[in-house]
Parts: sequence; C-alpha cells; structure tokens
Amino acid sequence: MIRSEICEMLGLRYPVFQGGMAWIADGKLAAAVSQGGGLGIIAAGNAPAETVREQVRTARTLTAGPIGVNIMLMSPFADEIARMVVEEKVEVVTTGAGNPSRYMDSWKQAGIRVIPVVASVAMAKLMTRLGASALIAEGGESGGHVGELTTMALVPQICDATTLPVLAAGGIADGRGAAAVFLLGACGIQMGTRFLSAEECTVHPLYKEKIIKATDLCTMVTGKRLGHPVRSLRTPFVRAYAKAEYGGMPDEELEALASGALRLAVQEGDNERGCFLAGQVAAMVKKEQPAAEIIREVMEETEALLLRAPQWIK
Ligand code: TUI
Repeated sequence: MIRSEICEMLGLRYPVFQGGMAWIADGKLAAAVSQGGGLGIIAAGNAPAETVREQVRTARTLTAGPIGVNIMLMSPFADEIARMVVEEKVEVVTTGAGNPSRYMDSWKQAGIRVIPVVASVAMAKLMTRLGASALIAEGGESGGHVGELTTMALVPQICDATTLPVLAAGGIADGRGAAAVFLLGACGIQMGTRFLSAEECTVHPLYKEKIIKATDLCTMVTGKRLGHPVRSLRTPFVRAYAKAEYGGMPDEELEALASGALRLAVQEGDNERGCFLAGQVAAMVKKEQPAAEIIREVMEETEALLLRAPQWIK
C-alpha cells in the first residue's frame, strides 16, 4: 500500500487528487473520489459562489471524507468563492491559473489547507513562503490551462525549490506515470483526464466517448496569443480557432469565438462548437469505470512497479 505524507496530512487512504476540472468536477464526482480514498475536488471554474456552495453541500451528503475546492483565479467570482470556502469549512483549497497570494492569510486563519497549482519554480518558492501546505506541480501535458514546462522537467525542479510535499499533475493516467513521478520526488498525484471517464462523472456521454476514442496526437494547445494557452481535443472547431488565432483575428472576436465553448462540450456534447479540454493521456483512457476502482487500479499498479524496481539493479 502506497502511503505518503500527504495521506497523513489530509487523512487520505491513497495519495491521489482528482483535478478540479471546470464545469466537470462537481459534488458528485468529488464525493466519489473522496469515498474511494483520494481527495475529491470541486471545480469552481467560472461559476458564481452560490453554485459552487451547492456542490460542496451535495458532496457533504455523499461522503464524510475531506473535500477540496479548486479556485480558478481568472474567474470574475474568485473573491466570493474565496469567502465561501471559509464559510463552508472545506478542508482543502487548490488554486489554478494564477497567483493566490491575496487570499492565503484568510484561508490559513480558517484552518484550510492551501495547495496551489504551480507551473514554475518562482511560484513554488512564493507559495512556500506564504504558508501553503503542499504544492501541485502541473506540467503542460495536462488538459485545460497549461504552463510552459513538462511534468518530467517541472517536478524535480519544484521538489528542489521547496520543503513542502509536492504532488505531480499532467500526463499521469496510470500506475506507470504515478511510479515515474514518485521517483522524480513527488509524494502524490493529481489526475484529471482519467477521472473524466469515471462513472460518477456527469459530463455529456459524447465527451466521454471522445476521450475513450482519442489517439496519441488528438490534443492541441490554442489560446497562446491571448496569454491563456489551453489544451483540448483537436476538433474542427479548435482547428478553426487556431487558424483564426494565427490569421490575425482581432482579440475581442477571438474571445467571443471561445466563449461558452467549454460549457457546450460538457453539457451538450456539441461537436461543432464545443471545446473538449483533455490532457495528452486521453488516449490512455480505455473505459468508463467507478472512481474508486480507478484509484485502486492506479495505486496497485504503482506499487507493483515500484516493488519491481530493485530488480533492475544488477
Ligand atoms: O488551471 C489549470 N487548468 C485550467 S483552468 C481552466 S478554465 C480557463 N478558462 C478560460 C481560459 C483559461 C482557463 C481550464 N483548465 N491548471 C492549473 C495551472 N495553473 N496550470 C498552470 C497554472 C498556473 C499558471 C500561472 C499557475 C500559476 C501561474 O502564475 C502566474 C502568475 O500570476 O505569476
């Protein structure tokens, strides 16, 4: 059984977080992951605080385990969500797509464990100084908003830059990836794309089908020109967006083209206008299965691989 300092800190059976996928990671998915022994994380995305509060309360009815909320810092509602998580006494806050410095004191005073997603050494050092409990080092293999560095390059550099526990994210969908990042110095993993296929994940069935049918080169990054690079499945719409991006479409028109595209993918499975966020591991996701089974399977494979490692040494 693989246990690490993050298990002790948060009272988890397994050192596995479920990524806070905007529009996707709701109270039902988060509760299933927490029931399965990992940390379920509700994504605030661009939703108002009351919507997210409802999801937290739904999760509380489904599990007695710890629950996290991921705050997407570019959201217009980030301030009110930052207050809501204190009122609802969530155990863990993860943050993404920005710098959470201005909220750190209030969360810490409330006894919340703050675990920022960092994509650079500078941010890791700042978050360590400001009192984060752990860090999630997310490489650009991930789906959604991506940083510059890959998981392979980022994780050891973040581990060297902090004394905090580090979880690795981006490009991990099975025990092989998990074993690899443990050897890079991580003490836990966060998976997003793999949990998209969880039975308890309520995305449109077409979204799941597209993930399960994906092949290695199925994802691409768009949005660099506006400063918010995002990885998603390479659909005709996303390719048209990329063409517009490099063809000189004005910024406002580009923003308008992208707006609502994630909701269309998640809720309507809209193949024409939807943007299906996904990581590079989409092709490794083979079937729909319960969240608890995903966690158990990945951790058992990790353990088997790490137990075999000594045999490589002759
Ligand atoms: O946040 C994510 N993934 C996301 S957020 C999202 S919603 C969205 N909607 C519209 C446009 C863009 C995104 C979909 N996927 N992952 C965590 C993550 N955080 N990756 C990289 C970072 C990051 C980037 C910069 C963290 C800190 C940071 O600091 C910048 C600064 O302010 O210095």
